[in-house]
Amino acid sequence: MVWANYTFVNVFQYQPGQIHFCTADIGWITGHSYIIYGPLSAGATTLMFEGIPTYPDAGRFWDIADKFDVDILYTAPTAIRSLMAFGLTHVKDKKLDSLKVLGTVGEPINEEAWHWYHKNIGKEKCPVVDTWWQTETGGIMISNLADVTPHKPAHATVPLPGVQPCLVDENGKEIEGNNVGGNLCIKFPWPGMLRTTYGDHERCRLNYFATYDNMYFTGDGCLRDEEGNYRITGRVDDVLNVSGHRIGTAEVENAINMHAGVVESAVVGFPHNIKGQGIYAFVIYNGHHGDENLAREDILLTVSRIIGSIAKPDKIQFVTGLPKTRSGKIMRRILRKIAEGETSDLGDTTTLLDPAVVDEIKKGKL
Ligand code: 7RM
Repeated sequence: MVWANYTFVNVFQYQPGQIHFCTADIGWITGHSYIIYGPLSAGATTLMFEGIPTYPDAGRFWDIADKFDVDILYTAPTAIRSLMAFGLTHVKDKKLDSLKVLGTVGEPINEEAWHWYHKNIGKEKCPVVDTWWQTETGGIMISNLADVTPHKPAHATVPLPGVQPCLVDENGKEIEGNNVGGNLCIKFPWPGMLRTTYGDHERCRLNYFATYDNMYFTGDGCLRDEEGNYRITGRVDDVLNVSGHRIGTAEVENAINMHAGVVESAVVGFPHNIKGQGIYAFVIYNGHHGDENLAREDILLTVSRIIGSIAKPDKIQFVTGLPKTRSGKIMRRILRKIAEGETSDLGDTTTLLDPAVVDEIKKGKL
């Protein structure tokens, strides 16, 4: 509660009387912490929306912002990207003049989505706070502070006062200096930190405190730029080994996403006789950008150019949606199973938002 309050007030620079609208599902930790605990403990007016961002049309968030004179809007890159795909039709007629601060959370935001949000929603006058944190951290850990420290597209930027992040290599050796990348750890306790996992204390110790000595391991990969800004690149367990080359699924996805017609993509590995692991890409593609077969060729070229031909997907399946949780996190476990051809038992699918998507993907499996 202390950490939720401190981070809410400081990151968003909340001023008494402001209206805070966090679009998160209440079942996601972001819903708990930044619809309820943070804002209410600070005496803020919090706005909770139960519904979907595309009903009755893709302007719903912006209508709510106008109707209730929202000052702070906090949403996820997945929502921004999906609304962005509808074009500006549902943005053009909105005022959006009450907005002072925009926020994102939940996954790395790509630069294109960042600029779209900053320009069309924030009218280039609202700082965008890119807030990196986890359920386990109890609140925001790395973020710029609205109008206090500068934002930088696709970067969570700097740790909050009191937070000591560091990057380590596979052996747990700290990587110092700037312009470097590694595994993101936190090397000193903070007020919001997890103290156990429910019913399984040992699991907590093993998962978070045993990978590297004397540090909390986040499970995320991260870059630190020339000015010391942190850029989270994604989960490090999402790493493939293709013919002995370690390739991050996030890297491949970023390269695929460079294609103008690609709305979103998810990459997983599958067993491959020769390479050990092959690369399977699920791609949401906007048909207005031409034929899918041409797009497939273009995507392969783009990946070769950006990463190298070793990272070219063996299979590209075009899909209309990806299996996601309500908070927009792609359920890679499901995609991995499908790519492996294990479609009968997909494991626990209770947090899956739209099961129809999975049926479609199964049918189209390559
Ligand atoms: C708040 C939340 C945690 C994981 C985390 C990251 C990813 C969250 C950002 C981000 C890049 C961000 N809790 N993540 N925020 N990646 N930039 N600003 O999402 O427990 O549900 O997920 O989400 O991988 O480890 S969570």
